[in-house]
Amino acid sequence: MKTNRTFTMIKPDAVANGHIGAILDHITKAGFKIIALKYTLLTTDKAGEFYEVHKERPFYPNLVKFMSSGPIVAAILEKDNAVADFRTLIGATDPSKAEKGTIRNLFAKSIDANAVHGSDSDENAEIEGNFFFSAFEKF
Ligand code: RTP
Ligand code: MG
Repeated sequence: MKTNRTFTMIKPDAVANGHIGAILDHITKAGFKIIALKYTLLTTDKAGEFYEVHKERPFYPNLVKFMSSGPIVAAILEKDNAVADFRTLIGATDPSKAEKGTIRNLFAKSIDANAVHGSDSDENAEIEGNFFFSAFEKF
């Protein structure tokens, strides 16, 4: 299945550091259209469910704790080649390895608190978008 949509979250660190506006500006200036948008807080159960694919990984407990530590912004984004282009826009998982000018290079401090999430496949973009948004919340 090939879609032109991806899913993102502005993570608790970037929200707490006041970067919501700057990150959304960066995203829209890169040509992504906002299809759905929500400011919300993940419970530990919800964060655990969202990142269930990483359940067996050593970083999973920390990841779940961090992602439920404060409010996040969730969004569905549209653009040609959305998933791959958005991964390029956000940069490497570890911000010290993220290319200059990427969102993680500009706004993230560590691999744990890395400012944004981006879907890693069209299939996961669809699943993740539906995790947060109903059909009535996508425009
Ligand atoms: P995300 O899902 O949040 O967009 O990040 P990603 O695809 O770049 O990285 P992923 O492998 O999906 O991992 C999810 C989040 O877990 C944390 N992580 N820590 N300590 C580690 O080796 C490690 N590896 C991953 C990161 O915060 C990553 O964003
Ligand atoms: Mg990932």
